[in-house]
Amino acid sequence: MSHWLDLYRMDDLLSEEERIIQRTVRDFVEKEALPHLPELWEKGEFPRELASRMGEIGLFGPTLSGYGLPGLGSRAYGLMMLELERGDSGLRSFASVQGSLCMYPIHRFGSEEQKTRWLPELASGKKIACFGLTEPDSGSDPGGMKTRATKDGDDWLLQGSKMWITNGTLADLALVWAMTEDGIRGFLVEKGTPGFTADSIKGKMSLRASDTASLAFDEVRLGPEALLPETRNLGSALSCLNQARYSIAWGTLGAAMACLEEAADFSRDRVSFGKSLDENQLIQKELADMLASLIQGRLLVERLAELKDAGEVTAVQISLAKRENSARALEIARRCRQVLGANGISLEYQAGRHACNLESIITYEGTHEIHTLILGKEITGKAAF
Ligand code: TGC
Ligand code: FAD
Repeated sequence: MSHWLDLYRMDDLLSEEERIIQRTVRDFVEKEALPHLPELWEKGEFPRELASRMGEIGLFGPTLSGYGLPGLGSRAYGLMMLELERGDSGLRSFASVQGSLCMYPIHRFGSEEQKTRWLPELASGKKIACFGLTEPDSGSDPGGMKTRATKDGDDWLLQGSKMWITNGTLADLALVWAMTEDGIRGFLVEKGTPGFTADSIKGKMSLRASDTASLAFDEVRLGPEALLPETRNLGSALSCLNQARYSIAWGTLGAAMACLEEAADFSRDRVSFGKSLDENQLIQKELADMLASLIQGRLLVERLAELKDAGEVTAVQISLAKRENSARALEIARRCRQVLGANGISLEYQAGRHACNLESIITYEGTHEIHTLILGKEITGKAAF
């Protein structure tokens, strides 16, 4: 990695354990994932084998404790996400969904039986899970969901559908949020349960190396053990999003770093008008602007990690970091793509792929606008959603 990418020497702050984690994930991405990513992206695939390898390295639910989980700190988790997204947002997304959106709620809201059954297998990547909150007609406003779970004796009957669900067709387990007579609650629905189907969404122009699906539930009968007993209302679902939004705030910096390093290398080697591109002031300004933005993003998440480990982080602080770092990464990726000229639209380079991916990242886990409104509400006390 180029030394100037860490101009503020953030790596000096890392513990020995964090350094090992950083190196391990970076090696995994560079040697085992990156060589295959352009092809996977083009084919629109996320291979299951990658999940098992990511589990072996400990990338799923690493901040959770008990059930064989390591209980690592928030910076270690952030570094994992950053290194994964240097490869591709699809890798980080897979880990965010498995760890933050599925293992976290099972750990926090599940019964002892649910935790013992699912957490070790999800941590190892032997089983894959997905998180179903968004519906065809309600994304930003999940409180408007139409999926219903109604009581039938001791059982539940689940009816409805979910849309844009990461890991949806790969998943052995779907964590599904549904309206009940007691408000919104979470349910664990296993693959193969009669009436439950998952279909891959084709034709994506973004996050292609990721499985995105629609889920349908047609009179799906679930036993009482399917309910996550401690889920209470929409707040339970939204609390999971805080975990995943935190991972995005770190991860997107990785995508931006990959693009910036590539653009700097390219502009050094590319000759135009008899001199290398990076001798031009316009190109140097691009590189300087992007580095300054990247470093600001890193300082933001370093503080966020401290607050999180102290148990003091707020949802609004996480919203700001998700909003800012997704937007800065997208801007950096687009500007790098432009520095590369026509090469920037080729899968032989990374910037175009990252830029396309990052269009999803500013949209999922709360769109840029929704996070703007969350900040607006914090400032004014008025909800303008
Ligand atoms: P509102 O009345 O404001 O809140 C309902 C209850 O929830 C509480 N709450 C939160 N709790 C924890 N964390 C948060 N971030 C919370 N935000 C709100 C709130 O205090 C309240 O609790 P209570 O006890 O008073 O009932 O709800 P609202 O319906 O007005 O909506 C607020 C809004 C718009 C901010 C919320 O709906 C929202 O965040 N919308 C965006 C939806 C979203 O982000 N969906 C993401 C789906 S998952 C995904 O995209 C995965 S992508 C894959 C990957 O991560 O890689
Ligand atoms: P809408 O809510 O319809 O919004 C459309 C536009 O209107 C946006 O620009 C939005 O910002 C704007 N808007 C909406 N309301 C307001 C308002 N009040 N004021 C101003 N502007 C507003 N969901 C899951 O549950 N699980 C997943 O695993 C998952 N994975 C995803 C993977 C990918 C690749 C993508 C693209 C999405 C994924 N999502 C997932 C869904 C994602 O969370 C939603 O797309 C997102 O919350 C936005 O919802 P929407 O697409 O319905 O847009």
